[in-house]
This record gives sequence, structure tokens and C-alpha cells, in this order.
Amino acid sequence: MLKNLPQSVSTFSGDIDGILYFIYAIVGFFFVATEGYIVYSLVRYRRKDGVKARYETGETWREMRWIIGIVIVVTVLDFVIDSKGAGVWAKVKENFPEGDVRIKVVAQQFSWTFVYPGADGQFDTRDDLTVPRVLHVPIHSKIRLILTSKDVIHSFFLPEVRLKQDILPGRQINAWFEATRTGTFNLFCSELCGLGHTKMLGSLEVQEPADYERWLAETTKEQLE
Ligand SMILES: [Cu+2]
Repeated sequence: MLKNLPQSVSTFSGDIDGILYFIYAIVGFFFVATEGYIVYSLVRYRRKDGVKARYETGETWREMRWIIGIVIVVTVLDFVIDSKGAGVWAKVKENFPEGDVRIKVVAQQFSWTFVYPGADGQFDTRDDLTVPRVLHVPIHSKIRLILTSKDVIHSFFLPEVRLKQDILPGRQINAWFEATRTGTFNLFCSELCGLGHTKMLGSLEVQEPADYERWLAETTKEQLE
């Protein structure tokens, strides 16, 4: 099947891709079936010399059967997709693990700032670390994000993680993910938030735990000196 999504680097990204491809397959099937029938009809019933077009009246009951049949098929598909999607939704947006690492995400026109709680594990204390633009996280850890905005509505979007969450001023919104691959990935704001919206870029840096700890120690040293 057509694989055109960005690479998938979190524990739930595969589930989300599964739903997308499932919907692709259903829509693709109906696309080919209906378009195919149109092309078949164009060829089969094209104008031919000596053959006169016939006038046919509609048949209400025959037409109704088609409409009712399609309504049933679509309704059943809706339930199938919903039940498949509900489990993934719960995993991504409802059942938050406590989190091995907790990071505050502060969005503002037009930049991202990440706050790490420091050695005491508490936010809003002297040893908090403030890191611009790049979200550093260790691989295979449950990352709990606390999303806040200083001004307008933004949307935190990590395409490779398949995580997208709106951020509202005046609220703290939770999100989580667990990365399964090291590397540098994209961070976008996906809510039009002003003239600099397209420049509101950041990145996600997934590191081996030892590299992450080293980065954390170095940054702590730099900021507390
Ligand atoms: Cu924004």
C-alpha cells in the first residue's frame, strides 16, 4: 500500500497510521469502484451510428434500494472505524501515564520554550531549566508534556510522533508520548497564530538516555552558574 507518511517514531504512531491506512483502503475501494463504473458506462453506452437513445423512467423502489443499501454500508463502516479509533484515542489522549520525564511547553508568538523541573522534580523552583526551541527527550521514556500558551491559541505538532495538541492561553493541557527512535524530528505550530506563524518552528531531539543525561547535566551547569 501507498506509504507516504513521515517516518513513525513513537509507541502510538503505528496505531494512528493503521487507522489512516484503513480509511485509505475503504475510500480507495469506493473510489476505484465508482470511477471504474463511470468509465465502463462511458464506453459501454457511448454514441453509436444507427442506435437511438432510449428514454427510461426512474423506478422509485429500485432507487430506494440503492440508497438504503449505501446508508447501511456507510453506517456500519462508521461504527467499525469509530470502535477502532476509540481505543487509539484513549491511548493517546485519555490514559496518560504518570511520565518518567515531565516537561512544560510554553508557546508564544512565535517561539517554543521548554521548561525542565531540574533536580528537585518541581516546577517553578530555582533549579528549573529553560531551553529554547529544541525539545530534548530520552528514548523509550514516557514523556509527559504540560502545554501552556502566553498569548493566543497555538497547536503543538510533532508529525513523526503523530502527536498534535491545541494549546490555549489560561489553561494547562497535558499530552504524552514515548519515542522509539533517536534523531532530530520536526516541531511545528499547526494553528494559524499570527503573522509569524510559519516561522514558529522547533525540533524534537530524541537521545539515548546517557546522551540525554549528559545534555541535561551540561545545560544545568550552564544555567545555574
Ligand atoms: Cu503558533
